[in-house]
Parts: sequence; C-alpha cells; structure tokens
Amino acid sequence: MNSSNTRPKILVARRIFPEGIERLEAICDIDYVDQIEPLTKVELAQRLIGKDGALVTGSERIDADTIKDAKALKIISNIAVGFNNFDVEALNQRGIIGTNTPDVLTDTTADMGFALLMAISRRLSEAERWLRDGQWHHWEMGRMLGVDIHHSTLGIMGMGRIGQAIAKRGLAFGMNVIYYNRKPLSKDLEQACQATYVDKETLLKNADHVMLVMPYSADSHHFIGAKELAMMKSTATLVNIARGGIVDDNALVEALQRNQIFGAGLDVYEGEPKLHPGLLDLPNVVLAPHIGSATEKTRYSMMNLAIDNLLAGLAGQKPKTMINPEIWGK
Ligand code: 8YV
Repeated sequence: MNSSNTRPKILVARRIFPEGIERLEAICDIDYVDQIEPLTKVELAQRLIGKDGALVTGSERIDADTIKDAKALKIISNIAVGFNNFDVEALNQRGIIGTNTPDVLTDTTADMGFALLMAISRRLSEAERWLRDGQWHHWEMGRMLGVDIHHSTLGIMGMGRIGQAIAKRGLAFGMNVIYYNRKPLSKDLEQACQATYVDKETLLKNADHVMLVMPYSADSHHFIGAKELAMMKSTATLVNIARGGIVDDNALVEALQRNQIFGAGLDVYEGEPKLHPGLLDLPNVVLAPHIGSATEKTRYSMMNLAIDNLLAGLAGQKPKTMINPEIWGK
C-alpha cells in the first residue's frame, strides 16, 4: 500500500457513518475524531502530524499552517463538492492531492434549492408558524399571499452542475431561465437547459427568483450586497444554497427589514453555524441549517466517493475527483 508496506495512517477529522469506518479500518490505521464538533485549527494541525491521508468535511480549514508539520501527508479528501476550505496553492506547493465529491450531490442539492424557492415564495415557514401559534380562525382572501413560481423568470447565478440541474427543474415549472456565469455555457448545454446567458445586472433586474449556486472565492465574496439587492424587483426572492459570504448578510437583513425584496431562502450563512441575529426575527426568510446535500442516499454517496478518493490516493492511483489534477504525476 505505501512504500514501507505498512498500513497507511489516516485522520478522519469528523464523525462519519459506521460503514465508512469499517471500509477504512480494513486498510488503514485510523485516528478517528468521533465527534460532531470540529477540531480547532491547532488540534487539526497536530492530529495531521504523521498521517498519510485525511478525510475532512467542509468545516475543516486546510491551509499552509494546518499542513506545515504533516510531512507524510499525500492526500486530503473533502466530503463536500465545495472546496473553499482548502488552500489549493498550499496543497500544490507540497504536492498533496486534494479531492472533493462532485456529481453525487447534484440533484439532491438542486432539489433543496427548489424547496427553498417554493417555501419562501409561498411563505410556508411563516404560514406554519402562524398556524401552530393558533392564529387560524377563518379563511381570508388576502391571507399569506405569495408570489408565483410557475411561468416566472428564474435567474441562476453560477451555472455549474447544480445550476444546470436547477434550470431543468425550472423548465418543468414553465419558467423562463436566465443565468450568469463566469463563462457562458456551450451552446449544447444552453440548449439542454433552455437557458439564456445575461450579465449580472440584467439578471438581478429581470429575475423573479434569484438562485445562488456559485463557488465561494475571494471573487464571489459579497457578490450580493446592498447595491445588488437594490437592483432586484420588490417581488423577487433570493435563494442561497452555495456558501455563506457570497451574500452580505448584513445588507440582506436590512433589505428584508425594509421589504425591499419579497423574501429569502437560505441554507448557508456568513460565519455559520452562527447566524446574523437579525435573520431570526424576520418573517420573510426561510432558514435551513446547511442541509443542501442531506439525504441519506446522497450523504452515503458523498462519504463513499470521498473514501474511494482517499484509498486511491494512498495506493498511488489517481483519485476519481481530484481538485488539483495539475499536480498529478509531478
Ligand atoms: C456539505 C456542501 O454537506 O458539498 C458541499 O459543498 O456544502 C455540503 O454538501 C458540507 O460542505 C459539509 O462537508
């Protein structure tokens, strides 16, 4: 398995499903952080020392400091498609493989985007709170009026795999789909999604529903702030299933307080799991605790793909979904 023909030593930095540990135990010596709380940065760096590989989640930050003393490290496998928790440059400098879990969560996460879109448009959370509060005594013509999803304009920011899967859901609702991306899709892909490329401003001004699905990076930090929110229709909704930090939560809270847009559906937050306290008091927001990929089938698929990647890398084979393929063979 490795050069000295001993079992590779790995860190599993968070609790995973028992079946994952069983798979890994057959091959590796595991230092298992069997808990739901993430390690501190210092603890993580210490536990990586002497390890050949590591399995981490999106909440473990992997940068030059964390891997500095982990001289044996060959591969770090992320149980997430987003890898903004990795400093890829730092990995590359050390020749360490990084992997993620694309594809297996595409449709599940697209479903979640649509769930939030529907919930905020039809005021589901607000309506349920009101009902549970014992306030429902009569049918009322003007009660809980929402905004339509069908035959409206869906604006998707970030047209990767998940964005495209959302576009296809939009088509089934008779929506007009527009999108903004760093680069327009190929004509074939555009055709498959029946989506029209527009610039950021055109999307914000024309969309009835804005869906954020882009990766987080320095470029997309506060991609939606006060200026962008001011461009949106007062009847529009905003859904973020991408990453906290893409939206300036402070600006969003202020816009929602003033009913500048209709509402927001959020799965991710700046500085999560802490939330901007203003969000909790607002009726016009649906809040989920970063559960975009959380179905049993998908979370198992993510775990197993991350383990496949880790074991391949430890065995000297190219992992299926490398985030830094440019270092392979170097
Ligand atoms: C993960 C995600 O659950 O894959 C991603 O990028 O955001 C989620 O599916 C989360 O990052 C934990 O690893």
